[in-house]
Amino acid sequence: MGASVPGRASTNEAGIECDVVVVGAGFGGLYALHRMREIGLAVRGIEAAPDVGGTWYWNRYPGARCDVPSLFYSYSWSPELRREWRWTNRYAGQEEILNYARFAADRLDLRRLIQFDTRVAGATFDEPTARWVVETDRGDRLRARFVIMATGGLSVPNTPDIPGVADFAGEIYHTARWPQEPVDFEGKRVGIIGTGSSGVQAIPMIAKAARQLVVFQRTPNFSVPAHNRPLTDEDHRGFDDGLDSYLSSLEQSDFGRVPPTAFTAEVPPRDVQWARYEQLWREGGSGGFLKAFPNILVHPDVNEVCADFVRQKIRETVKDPKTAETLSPSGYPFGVKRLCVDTDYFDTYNRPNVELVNLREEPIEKITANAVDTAARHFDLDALVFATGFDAVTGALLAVDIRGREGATLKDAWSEGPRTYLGLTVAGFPNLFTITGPGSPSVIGNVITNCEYHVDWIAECLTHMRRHDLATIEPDGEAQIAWGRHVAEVADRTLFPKANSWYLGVNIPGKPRVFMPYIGEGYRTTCKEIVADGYRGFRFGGSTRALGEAGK
Ligand code: NA7
Repeated sequence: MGASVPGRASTNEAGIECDVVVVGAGFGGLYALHRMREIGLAVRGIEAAPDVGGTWYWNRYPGARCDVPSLFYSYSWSPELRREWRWTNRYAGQEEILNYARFAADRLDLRRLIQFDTRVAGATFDEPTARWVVETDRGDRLRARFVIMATGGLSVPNTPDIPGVADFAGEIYHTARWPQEPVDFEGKRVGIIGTGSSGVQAIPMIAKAARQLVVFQRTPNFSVPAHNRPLTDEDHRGFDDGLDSYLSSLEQSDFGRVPPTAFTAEVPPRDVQWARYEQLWREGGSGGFLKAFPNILVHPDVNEVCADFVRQKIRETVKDPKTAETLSPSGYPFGVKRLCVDTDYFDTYNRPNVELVNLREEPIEKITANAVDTAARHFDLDALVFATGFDAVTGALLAVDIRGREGATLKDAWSEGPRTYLGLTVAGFPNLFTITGPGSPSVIGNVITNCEYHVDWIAECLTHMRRHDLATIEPDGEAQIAWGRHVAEVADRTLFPKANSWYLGVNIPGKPRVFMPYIGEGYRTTCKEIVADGYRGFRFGGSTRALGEAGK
């Protein structure tokens, strides 16, 4: 292992030879390319888009913005990148985040390691040589010791199969595949399906541009105001001053959603809670709400007060009582579907050109050439926007035909739901790593720092393997089962499974209902302990010498 020129792959008749293939050039993939090259490995990146950025390349719909504050939604590992990049807003918009990814790729000189406009179609583990054979949609064939899937948790769009959708003759968009060129809605009648984070961000912007906007809502969502604003020098100084403690809090795994105190904390009096929520509503952002009280995502009584509070705010904001009622989430807990963070979302329904359609009362029956027909009404439309989300967490992993030992497919291995050890590795699939995979914190908290942690873990692991001349690593079946059980038990002690969310995969027909993210505290500590304990639960195989690789 280890080519003579770090980071460079070599090509021969059999295809491209390298140590590591990294699939995806979002924040996880870019950092993986950098780290693998840094530890002296020959690495090659494959990216479907023509540019870096991952989900931030594709999700360029109006209003697209990150709901994690920009100062934190950045690489934490590099003081240089931190010094040289200055975020302009409390919450960064899509364009600024994409520019940050481009800046990082250029500053770290990563582009020459990446093959763009190329999709990985399959990856097959060849047992005799202990190598992955990676094939692309352009006919490339790469042979690599390791494959790092950095394909992202929110990258495969979900377009529901509504009868007649193919007949729609007007403009049709998906928020997660928005065109490069600006879309002009002026003077048009626009329909939008979906009121998750993407819909909640896009609706106020489209409403301002369009002649008429019809919002087709199936489930009302909890949303809190962003109160986005330009960052001041003081904000930047404050962040720098607190940086050390922020970085050490990451080390202590401060990104689980449910703290250990959650199960023993008292139920605070209603007025104490209400006052706290008022303050948080004024401050804006989701982080404060989700941590307002240790048991807010665990104890139904605490949670219900917060749900009442948000419903009260909706009633105060939306003038028409029936619309306010339709927008008010009920029947599932607050914060356990991804909490939306908005700018003027509820207020948008006071505009005369915006109409809310409650699909619970009048489901969509069909789409025609120029309209959406519900069970009760007919809506003529010039444009239709799908804000219908993603086949989250597992979608992009299963979109690649991955075959491990004895030709077993990942699709079969996960037919009853994803199974991983630490959300990073899969039994029977040696030397395959899943950045922010199911069973890790993945999409909970700050995805950039979650990605960084996985990449650092892999870099340490591959260094260990090189030092000890080990050819393969894979988890033990038993360790994987125990981890899966632990992930489920942690989730089951909370209110998370009580909502039909994409965290559970229920937004995709036929997808097994399994809670995918790990929401316990101490994930990093656990991973470190496993390493310190001689990679407990993992099996290492063979020697690279036996595979004829000595001296390569
Ligand atoms: P989400 O959060 O999955 O939201 C998708 C929305 O689309 C949601 O309101 C769904 O209603 C709705 N939907 C999905 N299928 C249908 C059909 N068939 N008919 C009507 N409505 C439908 O995706 P987003 O893109 O908004 O956000 C994903 C994440 O990206 C977000 O959480 C952030 O982390 C960033 P439902 O709730 O299923 O009834």
